[in-house]
Amino acid sequence: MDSSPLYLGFDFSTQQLKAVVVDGKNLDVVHHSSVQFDSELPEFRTQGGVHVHADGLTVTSPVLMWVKALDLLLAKMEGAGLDFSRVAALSGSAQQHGSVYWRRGAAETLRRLKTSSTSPLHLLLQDCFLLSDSPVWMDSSTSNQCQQLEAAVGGARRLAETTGSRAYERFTANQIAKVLQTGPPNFLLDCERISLVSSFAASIFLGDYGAIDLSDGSGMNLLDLRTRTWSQACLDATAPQLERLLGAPQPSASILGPVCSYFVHRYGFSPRCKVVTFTGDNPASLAGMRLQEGDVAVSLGTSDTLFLWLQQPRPALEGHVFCNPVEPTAYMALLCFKNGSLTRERIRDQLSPGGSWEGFSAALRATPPGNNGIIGFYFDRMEITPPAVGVYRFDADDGEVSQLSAQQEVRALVEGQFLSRRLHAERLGHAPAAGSRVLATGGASSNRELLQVLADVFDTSVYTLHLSDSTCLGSAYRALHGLVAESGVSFRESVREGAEPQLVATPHPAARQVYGSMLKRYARLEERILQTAIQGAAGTPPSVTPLPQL
Ligand code: 5FX
Repeated sequence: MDSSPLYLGFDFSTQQLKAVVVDGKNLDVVHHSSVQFDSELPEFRTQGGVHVHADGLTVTSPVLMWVKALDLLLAKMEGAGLDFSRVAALSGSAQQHGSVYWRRGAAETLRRLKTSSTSPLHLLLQDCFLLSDSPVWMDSSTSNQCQQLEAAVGGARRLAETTGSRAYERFTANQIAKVLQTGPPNFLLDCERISLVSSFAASIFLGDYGAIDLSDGSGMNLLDLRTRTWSQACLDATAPQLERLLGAPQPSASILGPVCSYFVHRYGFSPRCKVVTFTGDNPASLAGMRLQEGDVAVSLGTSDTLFLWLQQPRPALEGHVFCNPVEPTAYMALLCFKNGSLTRERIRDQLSPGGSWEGFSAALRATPPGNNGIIGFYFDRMEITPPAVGVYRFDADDGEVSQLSAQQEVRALVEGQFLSRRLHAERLGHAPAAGSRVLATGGASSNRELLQVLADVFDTSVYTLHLSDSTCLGSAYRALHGLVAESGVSFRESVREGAEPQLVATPHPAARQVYGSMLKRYARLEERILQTAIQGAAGTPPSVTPLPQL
């Protein structure tokens, strides 16, 4: 019988609850399970795990759906024969920014989980929540609260410098302010605790309120990134008594305590199994990819997402800086680009009817790095980074042109996208050093020619990492690290057995000069586009090439 310790990682994501178990001996994944909210818990009537309200802006999820999903998931895992007694530690992650409001007296109910009970969790906890539906990250109904917060702390830049992000509608401070302004009367009197979705989930395993971890706590517009404590100015601007309602944030590798008796009696967990702080899905994914200092992870999906490992925070008006989830003195940054794969597919299809990726690759092979000075911006939909829309093409003299050959257009798109990723990463403090890596993940990361351009533009070797679920895996890794972190073992050391990324592209020596100067031009042209858009909004029509039909 195998008796090596197991490490369990959960992910409470928007559409499903997932779990992964890794074997401590070699970090192999030995089990994974999931529960889909819409189809397996239809009584909650969610679509994609959420309720979109009549205003089209408010988006919430039922708290008891998450609790019931946990009952169901653990039963599935038990049914599959998982030996919970071997789990030495568990941790988890959740969608970021969402908030859970515990009713006065809920702590006592939670503590009852420390005595044996066999009732389902959702029945035991059914009266614990002041709001039956929690605001989640897809909510964008708090523009007024964002303006109020920025005004109260001295502007968007000041807020970003303190908390790592300017005010965002989905960030928890603005959600809490809205609940206070529009929620139940006596809210402050009746609310005992406010959790993030991550710390709410940890609380159930603990049978007590679990602390918010510093990394997920950075997505609230409330945490001072440098002191790693709540910012008094942000607390005061959001709600009275907020410090009491949030509790003190904890480092991401903290052990919160042992798993409570409920799980020991009902599922056979060991009473020695430790609960390590739960974090946000993006920080957990950074852990799952085992990112290191100087690395940047580029996820090439419907939208492109960048994770950066930063030693020093350099927050800006775009993107987000969080405390690093695996290195207590470092930071991470998150950048989202809405125009990713859909735009690449549109330009691919322009090459030939029904277009193929082979044709796309051939176009990259047939055109030189730097595209003879052509630079393109392809914001088919309103971009997040930077906030601009439209398609703009420039020749080597920075003159706007309306058309390119199909092959030039492929290169202009790919180079433009990667120059943008590099420019905005550097603005947040990304500074590659010897040994730095670009880790490419997501659908488009199987295209070698595309990855060669990525290596050339970033002047950094590109590796691919095909993990089926870096978030859940990151949670299991963090559980393992939590057990040894106090004795000074680094995260990297504790998970050195994990899957190694594969080297797929090294930068061409001549590319450094080409893209070094092109990056400066790209920044200037981007600024010009943004200025034109501002003037356009003020009444002067911008000279924008009409958008192609999607
Ligand atoms: C990050 O800021 C986000 O809002 C999303 O990536 C959520 O965490 C998705 F769950």
